[in-house]
Amino acid sequence: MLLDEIKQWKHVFKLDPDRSLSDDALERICLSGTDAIIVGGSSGVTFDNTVELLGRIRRYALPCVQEISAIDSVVPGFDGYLIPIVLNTRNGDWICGHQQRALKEYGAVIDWSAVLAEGYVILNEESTAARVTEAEASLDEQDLIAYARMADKLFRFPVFYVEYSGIYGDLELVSRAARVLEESRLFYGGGITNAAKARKAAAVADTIVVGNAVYDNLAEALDTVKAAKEDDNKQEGLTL
Ligand code: 1GP
Repeated sequence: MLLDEIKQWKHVFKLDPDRSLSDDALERICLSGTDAIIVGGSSGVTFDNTVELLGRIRRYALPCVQEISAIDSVVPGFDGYLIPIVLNTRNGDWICGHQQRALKEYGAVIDWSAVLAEGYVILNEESTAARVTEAEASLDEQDLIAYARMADKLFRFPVFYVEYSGIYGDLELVSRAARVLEESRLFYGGGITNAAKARKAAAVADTIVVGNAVYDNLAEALDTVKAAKEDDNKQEGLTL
């Protein structure tokens, strides 16, 4: 079950099929100790570039899931599929329009144990994700808390994903929303570029997602793995 799997994730890398990565870089990412790889992106994702990246990641043993942003880029063979439902969009297509069209095509053959919905809130209005999904990104604390409750209590989404894609978010704000979650796992992504930022984000979120840093400064991106897992290591009595 993908749900059991994601409960173990403290740190994941998100790789964009539309961006290039050397074999050496990919090897270091896959052997870094991260819990999983998410494959996805907000633009330029195609069936072909997704298949190619999946094939390269499959040389390594870690779990690899696809975060689906376009129906024609869905590739069979991932360990699981994450389906974003953008809660703060102005365009209902990103809540259930694209998803309904996908189910018309594939609904009868989907292995539901490998599929999870993510209640997404996009908070960086400059990001491609916000532009593409027409997200209403300027939210205050009460707005975000209401979305957290909507994900957790109303829709009972397994994942509440706070997405700052490209910038490091207001972790104080995120932590206030985190406090109201009881069942949904909190994923945080955005601007985690080094160990210090990873440590802070990991103190607030169940799972931190590191994307851009992989392409901008791989060495520092790799340091985020250990930083995110420091608490786990402490509990197990390990010294870092
Ligand atoms: C993007 O949440 C991820 O979907 C990670 O964000 O690329 O800013 O690390 P960054």
